[in-house]
Order: sequence, then structure tokens, then C-alpha cells
Amino acid sequence: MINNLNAADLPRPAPRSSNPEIMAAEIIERLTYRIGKDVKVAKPHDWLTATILVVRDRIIDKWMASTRKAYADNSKRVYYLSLEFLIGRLMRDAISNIGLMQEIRDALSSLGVDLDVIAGLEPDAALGNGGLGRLAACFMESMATVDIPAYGYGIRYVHGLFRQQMADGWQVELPETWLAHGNPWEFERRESSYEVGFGGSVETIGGYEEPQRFVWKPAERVIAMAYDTPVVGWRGTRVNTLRLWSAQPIDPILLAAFNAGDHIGALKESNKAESLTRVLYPADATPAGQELRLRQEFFFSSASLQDILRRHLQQYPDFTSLPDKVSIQLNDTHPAISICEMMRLLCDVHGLEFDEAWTITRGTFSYTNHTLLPEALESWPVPLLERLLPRHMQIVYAINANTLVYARKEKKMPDQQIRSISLIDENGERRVRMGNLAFIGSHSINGVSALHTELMKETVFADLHSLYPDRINNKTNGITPRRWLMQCNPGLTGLIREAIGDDFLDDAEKLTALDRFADDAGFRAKFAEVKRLNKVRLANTVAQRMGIRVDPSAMFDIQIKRIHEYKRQLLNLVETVALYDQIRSHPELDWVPRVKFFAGKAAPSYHNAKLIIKLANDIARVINNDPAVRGLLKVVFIPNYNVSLAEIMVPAADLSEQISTAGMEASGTGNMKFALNGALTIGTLDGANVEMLEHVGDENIVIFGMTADEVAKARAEGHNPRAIIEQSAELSQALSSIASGVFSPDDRSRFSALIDGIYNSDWFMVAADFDAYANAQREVDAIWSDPDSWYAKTVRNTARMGWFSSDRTIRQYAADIWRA
Ligand code: Z2T
Repeated sequence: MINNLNAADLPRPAPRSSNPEIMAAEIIERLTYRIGKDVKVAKPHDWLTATILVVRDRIIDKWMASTRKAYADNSKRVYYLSLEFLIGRLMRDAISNIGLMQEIRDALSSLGVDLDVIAGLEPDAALGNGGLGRLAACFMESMATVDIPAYGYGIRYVHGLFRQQMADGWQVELPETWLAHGNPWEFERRESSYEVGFGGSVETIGGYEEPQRFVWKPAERVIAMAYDTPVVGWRGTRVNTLRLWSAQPIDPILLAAFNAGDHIGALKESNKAESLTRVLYPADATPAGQELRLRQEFFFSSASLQDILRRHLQQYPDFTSLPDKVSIQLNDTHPAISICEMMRLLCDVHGLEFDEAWTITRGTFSYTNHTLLPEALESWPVPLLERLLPRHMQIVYAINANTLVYARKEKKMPDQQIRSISLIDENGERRVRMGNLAFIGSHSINGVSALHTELMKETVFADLHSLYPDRINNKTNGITPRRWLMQCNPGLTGLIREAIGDDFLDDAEKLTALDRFADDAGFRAKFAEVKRLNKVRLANTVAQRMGIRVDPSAMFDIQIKRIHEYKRQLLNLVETVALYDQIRSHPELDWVPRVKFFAGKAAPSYHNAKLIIKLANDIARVINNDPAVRGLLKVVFIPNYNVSLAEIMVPAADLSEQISTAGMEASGTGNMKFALNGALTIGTLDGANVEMLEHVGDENIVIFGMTADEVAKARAEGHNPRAIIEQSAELSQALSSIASGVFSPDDRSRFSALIDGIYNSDWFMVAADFDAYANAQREVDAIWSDPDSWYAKTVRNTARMGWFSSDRTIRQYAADIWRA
């Protein structure tokens, strides 16, 4: 076998050339021999595939070297377990990171192919809902960049996040088929397959003289098969692996059933297995709750854990070294069942004692929390867990017993706190709390912004924090500057290089050298020109896709993110209506021309979120067609928001809307992307906005509204939205026009319940924050009216956002949590 040979003695493929002529020949070679197409009949998609295959080859050599090096150095490996990876397109990222952009462009153009055209055909890998999945993608790129041997583990969904279509202004969900043309980036690994069980029973062996052993006998089994995608870091430093699991039946066809004439029944098992990894759950901040979701969570956790333990035993004699050689980061609680699965594998399969296994498990796992919303915290009904994973349920009880006994006997914890730290929620139907499991089974629990981490300590995890005060720590989120500056904004990247040289390409914090250019009128003019061109690009996209014309000289005011009440797209829309009223009432004033852009998807079952989309479209129709507005205000809701659309919108923004109810957005990452690309932020003191304020300075960001403490106080003491609304003429008028059907003449009560929510409870503080928000918007207008001041501020935003690079975030994880 090759294994026994010395790699150095083997014939080696010729080193890959970066000469455009040679690469052009290689592209033709792939087209002919891999795709089986003649140049004459090749379609744009064939050129895309052929190009990816050529790029891919240049990554593979580095991939193998990276894997070998981790092995030879006995390096610690980091495993990022995530049910979501929102990657977007891969080709531009890969080409740019290996430094071949110009060469590949030239190679293609010698063949009469435009790189930008074929790049636009690559489907978005949308295996995620929003921020959490996009963060996982930025982290994968940064881990490769800062040279950490890391594996991402997730699910290879056949259908990623749904495609959003508008039908009369309503969201309609269509299936997304990113694999329709095949996926040239992935490698199927049939040899990396594991069995994953469900259901059945637990056999107990021994118990009198010898120690008890447990053997789980699952009733159902499926195969998890690996698909690997290489992830290349900046300058090709290192290539890591994203390993996504696909479910396969053990028996593809039940021949006995088939032969007996039951053709459908013969495929039952096959269909059931494959349905496990067929579709991504589209709810971003409410737990899916269905059995299939729990099956997905366990399926990918079990396969990943088996793979991790197998790899460890290949290199080390036993598991005592596991915490030194392996770190497993749980991306929220979705993979938290991994903790029980690790315990089961160590105890039941590998014969370790419970206590020893527990020390190893806790030393290996760490957990990132991404939300405090109580309705978003995962918990599973005890009977469901007992039926689907009986052995894991036993382990939950064992962990719980140990923890509660310790809390009671050694820490004298009172009853009420014991109830709150228990893995079992006893209020009503008994449920297993996955957040508590993740906390108790980990040596590190982190939040994703400074404010969020403090709130974790004070709210959801207050009692667990008092029991284990050293475990909670903060790791403020970041974004990769490769995708979110260099690739999406080549104009700005070029301008920055002219001004301060290339250092910032390797260390985003070097962007601070740009600070002094804020006072340079010549530089500001060029900065403004780059922005204008990016706005023209967005205007063209909108014209092409929607047939709407927008004026690039107007202020581009953008709110793009999942649609959620706490993110307060509704606050923005109410203010839009108020502004519309003001423009018509006071046509003599100097209104700043604005285009308000919105984009984002709503969870299919989230009624109010879908209503907010309809409201945006209804408002857009009325305002955009009203001649009294004289083009001073336009509203555009762009359908099907995804990573690729963000890459066009982010560089084109003048104003970034980050206006969540304080205390509710764990971090936000869109906020960072906009500021890095030279937008001014209007935002609340929420999530990472707080730290952005610290970095850019309070004269370079427009902050408004209640603080998290004020929101908590108002909720506890009760506030009176009706009184607030009555005191604000602008607000009452805007709300009553929406509620009375001014924007929905075809169904006048369409929005009445939505607006009633503001009058009756105003949970999200839309009324409470309205005046502050409207005033902040007029402050933005005033800054805009002085372009020198505007561009000085936006240049300073770009200059001071380097700290929000995900390279910094990953270095902090590596230093404090992984010790890698
Ligand atoms: C998600 O995108 C986020 C939190 C979730 O909690 C779930 C999803 Cl799908 C379970 C977001 C946060 O809302 C956002 O503030 C944060 O920036 C992002 O995760 C990454 O940490």
C-alpha cells in the first residue's frame, strides 16, 4: 500500500504553473477530459466548472501539506461544529487568496471568457440562515489564514436556505438547488463513513461484582458519508477542511420488498435516510422543535465525534491526551448533544470510567452562545429524547445528578437556583435544556460581544455562572476582510493601497494608517468617487432585477439582515412614513434625497416578520409612485437577500441601519461590514455596536435610543406606549396612517394588528425609541449636507474597523480557549 511508501520516493506531479498561457491550456484540458465538452459547444457553466477545477488543483497541494504538517508536528486540532455554514460563492475567494486573480482573468480572456461573468454563475452555498452561519464561514477562512489546523463539521444540505420570491409584495419560499450543476469544490469520501443510530434500547451488563456497562442497541441506523471542501486562507498559507455529512441508507433498496412487488416500500428506508440531510431549517432565532431537527443535530454530532476520536487514536495511544490535542467548539447549542455522544463513545465503546470520561469531555468542549432570546433557547421534550436517544438521556441524568449534588452539597445552592441550573426544565412538560448541557459540559462558554457576554452572566446563565465563575468569557465577533473588503470592494482596496501601502492586506489593524487621510480633501474626493461607483453598481443591479431606477447621488440608507421584530425593520418603516409625511407637508425645506433599501428573509412560519416584508413593499409602492415626493425619497425591498447580494450592497451604503432593541442583538456582524466599507452607522447601544463606538469614536457614529438597562427597566416596570405615541404628533400620524390602510387600500386592516402591538405593549420599544431615532436621522441629514464632514467620518470608520477582523477574533479563541 501507498501508506508504506516514502512519499519522497514517489513520482511527483509537475508543480502547477501560474502562467496564464499554461493555465488557459489547463482550462481547455479540464473542459475536454473532465467535463467531456468541446470548446465549440461549451456553455458558460462548463467554463466555470473547468476554471474551478484548475484553481482547485492549486489548492490541493497546499491542502495535503497542511494536513501532513499538523500530523508531523503533533499540533492541536480545532473542530468547529456548526449546523450552519453560510459560505456564499467560493471561486473569487479562492482565487484571490492564492493570489492568482489577474493570471486567471488573463487566462480566461485569452479564451474569450470573462471571469466576472462566469463568477456570477456560481451558486451561493447558502447552508445557513444568517449571522451565525456567516460567522462560521468567516471563522473557517480566518482559521486557515492564521494557520490553525482546523476542521469545520456540518451537514451537506441538498437544499440550503430557501429562495425568496415576491408575490404581490408577500414573501414566497421556493426551494434552492445549489447542487443542480454538481459541486466541483467537494470531494466525496466514501471511506469516511460512519453508522449513526436512532431509537432502540439500552442493554445493561454487569452491575453486581463487576462495574456496570451499557450498550445501546439502536433500532434504526443510517450511514453518514463525508464530503470535503478545501478552505484556503489568505496568501494560501494553509488549507483546512470543511467536512459536511450526507445521510445514506444502509440498504439502498430492500430487494425482498421490491421483488414482492412493493416498489415504493422498497425505497422507504432510502428515502428516510436521505430526508435527514435534505433541507436546512429556515428558522434563525426560534428553535425548530421537530423530531427531524433533533435527528439532524445528533446525526452530524455523532458522525463528527466518531471521526474526531478515530483521528486521535490514529496518532495517540489513548484519550488521556484528548484535551491537549483536540478542541471542539460548539456553535450554539445545535451540536450540544455531542457532549453526551462523546461520553457514550468514551464509556460504552472505549471502556473509560464515567468520571475520567467526564474530565476529558469537559476539557475538550467549549460553547459559544449567540442569543439571549428566551424563545430561542433550545430544549427537547424528555419523552422525545428518551425515545430517539435512550442512552444519551441516561447520560443527561447522570451528568445532572453529579452537577446538582455538587451544587447542593458543596456549594449549598438554594432550591430555586438548583431548579434553574438543572438540565431538566420541570416547568410544565419536562424538557432537556441544551444550553445548560452545553454550559456544564464545557470548560469555556463565550458570548459574541462585550455587552452580550455581560448580559449572559446576569440573565440566562446567572446561576450557572455563580457556580462556575471562571467559565464565561467574551469573544467579540469579527468578519473576514478578504471577502468583506478586498473582494467585494476592489475600488476601495485599491485606493487604500495607494494611500498607505499593502500592510493592511496582512493585518487589518494597519488600516489605522488611513486615519490621517480623513483630513485630506484630495483623498476624501477619491473615497467619495469609489463610493459613487459602488452605488452605480447597486443602482444597475436594482434596475436590472426590479426595473426600479434610483439616483446614485441620493443617500443610500440600507438595512439588510433577517427580518425580525427585535431588529426593528418596523421602526425604520414607521420613520420612513413619517418622513414621507414631512416631505409632503413641508416641500419648501431642504430635504436630503434618500433611497431606503431593505432586504432580508423571514422565517416561513413567522407571521409578523412576513407582514413587515409586505408592509415594506406596500409603503414602497405608494411612496415611489407619489409625485409629491419629487424623487426625494425612494423605498426599495430587494428580494432574495443572500451573501452575493450583500457583497454588492455593503460597499454601496452611505448609511448602515443597526437599530435593534438594546439588549437583544447578541453582536451583529453586518454592522462591521458596512463601517469597514465606509458607511456611517445609525445604531443603538446594542451588541457589537457598543464596541464599534469605542473604536471609531462618538463623533463618527450616530447612536440613539434606550440602553439595555433602560429597556430592561421599562419592561419590568411597564411603560405606557399610548402616552408616548400621543406626545409625538409625527409618530401618531405615521402609525395611524399605516393602521388605517393608507398603504393597503386593498385590505385596510392588513397592518392593524401589527400596529396594535405597538400601542398595547411595544415590547420592542418602537414607540419608545421613535423620537430619538427620528432626531438621529435628521442629524444624519445634517452631516450629509456637509460632504467634507461626512467623508471625514466615513474614512475614519474604514480606518478604525481593523480590530473587527475575524483574524483577531480567531487569535483570541486560540489563545484563551483552544490554547492552539
Ligand atoms: C443567528 O444568526 C444568530 C443567533 C442565533 O441564536 C441563531 C442564528 Cl441563526 C441561536 C446571530 C445573532 O442574532 C447575531 O447577533 C450574531 O451576530 C450572530 O448570530 C453571530 O454571532
